[in-house]
Amino acid sequence: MRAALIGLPVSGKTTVFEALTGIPEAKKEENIGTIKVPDARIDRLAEIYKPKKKTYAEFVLTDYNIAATKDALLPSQVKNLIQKADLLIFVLRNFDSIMTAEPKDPLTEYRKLKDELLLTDLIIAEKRIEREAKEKKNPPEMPAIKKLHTILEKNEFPAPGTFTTDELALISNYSFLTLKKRIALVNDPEGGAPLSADFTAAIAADGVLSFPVCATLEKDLSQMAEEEQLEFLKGYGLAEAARIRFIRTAYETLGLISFLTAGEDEVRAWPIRKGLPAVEAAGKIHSDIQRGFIRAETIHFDDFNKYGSEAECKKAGHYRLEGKEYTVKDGDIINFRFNV
Ligand SMILES: Nc1nc2c(ncn2[C@@H]2O[C@H](COP(=O)(O)OP(=O)(O)OP(=O)(O)O)[C@@H](O)[C@H]2O)c(=O)[nH]1
Ligand SMILES: [Mg+2]
Repeated sequence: MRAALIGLPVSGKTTVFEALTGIPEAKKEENIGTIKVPDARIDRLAEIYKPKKKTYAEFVLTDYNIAATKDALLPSQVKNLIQKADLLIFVLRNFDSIMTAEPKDPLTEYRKLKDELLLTDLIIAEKRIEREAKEKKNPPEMPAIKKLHTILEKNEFPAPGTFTTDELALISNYSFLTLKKRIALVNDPEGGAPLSADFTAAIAADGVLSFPVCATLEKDLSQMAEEEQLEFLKGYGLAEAARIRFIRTAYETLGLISFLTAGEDEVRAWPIRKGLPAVEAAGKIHSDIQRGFIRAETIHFDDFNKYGSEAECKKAGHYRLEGKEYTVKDGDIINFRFNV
């Protein structure tokens, strides 16, 4: 899974990239990094199992330092690159900057980005509809394209659930930008800054979550040792850095959950799409495990944490043998039994 940062010039995209990935100096035209999803459950299991390796769930983040042109906020090069993303992170400047004469205005920035995404897709849909009017071939994707066109014309993002899985598959090769998941990162000055009621209303109406983060502060924090970070946060009366909560929220917005595996070699979180059956989750580890799937020995982390061991969970009736169709839950600790 992949998330892409988009935003106006000097909104802080690259600083956000550095803060979230921990890469100290990212200044290339195209930055690609991985985000590790912090997970206290992995830390707890590692304390118990003392594994050789501990692995967090990850997703990919991209950032493009390609200047906007006069007539395109997102130059076509950027649009091509973000086609591969599953989630678009709107970085909105909510701090005063000496690098631009423009005052901070996150609502206008949001609207500009929204307009550009809508317009890009509207043109693609329109051209396709025009071509069909001449050719009259009636391809199977036409109803979905017309449906999208109608929504975009109303200056709206298509709401989640507007398209069936089949429709999405039919139009997937158009890489429509408005069909991607969205989240807004409001880039605050240190100490924060209020947001207007108009901003909050507009973004909520679009079903977009907004999340305040101070990118420069988070970047500094990400470069400190863990203890130093905690000390620093305590000084502000905080238990956790904003970027940690943001990363978790982005992970959820991507539609991902984690199942866990635990042993002496490795304790690991595996990212899967929410709703995945056990047999397909097994395939994330290895195709052999999927093919030879017998049972998923499952204990939920919360039970494991409460009872302290597999044996105690068994006694308390919290050890389950699940079949192929079982819907894996976030935090399930699974040992797959398989036969190849
Ligand atoms: N005060 C303050 N300054 C910030 C914050 N985030 C970024 N900046 C500063 O704003 C400037 C631009 O940040 P970048 O991260 O390079 O912004 P960008 O969106 O990647 O810029 P371009 O790629 O050039 O469009 C830098 O000098 C940052 O230090 C913030 O949260 N608060
Ligand atoms: Mg940049």
